[in-house]
Amino acid sequence: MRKKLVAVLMTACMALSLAACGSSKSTGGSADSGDNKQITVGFSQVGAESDWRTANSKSMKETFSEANGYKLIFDDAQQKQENQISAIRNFIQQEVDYIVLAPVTESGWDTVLKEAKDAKIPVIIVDRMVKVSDDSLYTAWVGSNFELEGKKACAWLDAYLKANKKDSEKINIVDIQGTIGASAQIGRTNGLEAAVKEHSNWNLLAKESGEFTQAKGQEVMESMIKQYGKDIDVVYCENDNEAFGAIDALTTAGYKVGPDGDVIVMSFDSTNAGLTDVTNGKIILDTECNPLHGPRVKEIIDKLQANQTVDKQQYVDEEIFAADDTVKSVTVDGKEYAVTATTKDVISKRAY
Ligand code: GZL
Repeated sequence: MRKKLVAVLMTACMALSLAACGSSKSTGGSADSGDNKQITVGFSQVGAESDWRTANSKSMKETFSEANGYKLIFDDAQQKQENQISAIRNFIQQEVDYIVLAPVTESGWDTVLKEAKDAKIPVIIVDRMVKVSDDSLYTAWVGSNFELEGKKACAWLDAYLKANKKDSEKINIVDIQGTIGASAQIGRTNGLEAAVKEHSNWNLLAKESGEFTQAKGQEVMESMIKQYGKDIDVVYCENDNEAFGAIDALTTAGYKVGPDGDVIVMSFDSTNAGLTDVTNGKIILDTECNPLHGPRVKEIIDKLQANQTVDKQQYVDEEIFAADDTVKSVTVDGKEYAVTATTKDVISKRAY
């Protein structure tokens, strides 16, 4: 009897200890503790309009990978705001952990960002900025200072003309703008227009949107050539892809493009392809706009996950790349910025 009682008790203890093991698993051992919970990020991307955008998307996809503990829902809006708005609503439906928005233009976001706020989903704005009535509609923004980019480019043009003893000649400029209403377009156009006001011999002949694409940049350049012919001295392209299109149009029309030619082309983004054109002088100045925002957005999300405060706005430091070292640095708003004379070696050291 005694032996039987001991056997029953031992069986009961074993059963209890097994149950306890099972319950420790079910009460959330490391697997369910939440530490390893995959974070779902809904990213509404502008489109695939430029080399810059391609590099930006690559940076986001490489950062928010499954291997890094994320599920990235990537939506390409094909440069249409209505597509971005429906993507954000989709992310809300899917109850993502974070919404990241690269807004095609600055206005028109209040309603959908209010829906995200009501759903208690933090929104991070990346690259271009949004103009909203209540800045609590987004948690943080990281991107470039586009007006500073424009000012740096024009400060270089001023120094370049002085170095070439052309600072008292009449300088006719055309501006192939980016997507109208995009922060990058607004800032770069403002930078140019402010500089034109400061230089009585600079004349802004025309400005028209090239929509940040090579095809539209070429089309706009062709129409400006028809209208102004050889009067054009400087083509101010608000991104590299527009510059590629403008250079094709100018070359086809018989212009010599470059420092010793009929016209000089300035650009923004400093993509590998853009900097390659800087080494051969086709683009005389390329002002950097850095697209590698993946790690910057991740840093914001990591801080939010750890309940740390994040900066509302974070600007990215950026360089200036020229075809030669005629101008070694420029000063804008009291701050000096070095100019990098661009070589193949410089390009080989860059990440995009
Ligand atoms: C700038 C970015 C712009 C790039 C273009 O941050 O928004 O959009 O300058 C891109 O190349 O299309």
